[in-house]
Amino acid sequence: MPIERTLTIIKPDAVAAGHIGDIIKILESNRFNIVAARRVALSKRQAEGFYAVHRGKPFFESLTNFMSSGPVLVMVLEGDNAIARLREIMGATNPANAAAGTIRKLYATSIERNAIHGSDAPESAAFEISYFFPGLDLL
Ligand code: IDP
Ligand code: MG
Repeated sequence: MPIERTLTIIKPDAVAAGHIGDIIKILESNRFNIVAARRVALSKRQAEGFYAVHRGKPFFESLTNFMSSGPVLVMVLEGDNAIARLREIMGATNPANAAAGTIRKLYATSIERNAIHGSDAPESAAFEISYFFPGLDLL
């Protein structure tokens, strides 16, 4: 399996609920290495830029309000097959559909307030890593 880098965000709901440590524990126990991390209070503009692919969708306004409602922890993770594996341990977007033991099953409270973001493909990982960590190697 290829070593990859992917971007994750511990979202405002999970930061506010005190779950940063719980989520990092799960990431580390799944053999992800944290290669960069920043705690950021996203502006509405920054949230809109990050989620530009969703502009025009019915949930865009509410999502970008939520993502700029409080601090987040943004991290670049590295590991074998990191992009797909992170998506697996995150669980489905809607926690009602998330598998047992996934981060969203454990910590999400709604389809919007779902605790964690993860890049969904190599192209989005490249865009998202550069968005928060310009100049960092993508691998
Ligand atoms: P993902 O985070 O699992 O990749 P996306 O479809 O990329 O899901 O959506 C981005 C984020 O937008 C989700 O994580 C969630 O916070 C929010 N979202 C997605 N679909 C809905 C919806 O139908 N209602 C409200 N919020 C949504
Ligand atoms: Mg997505």
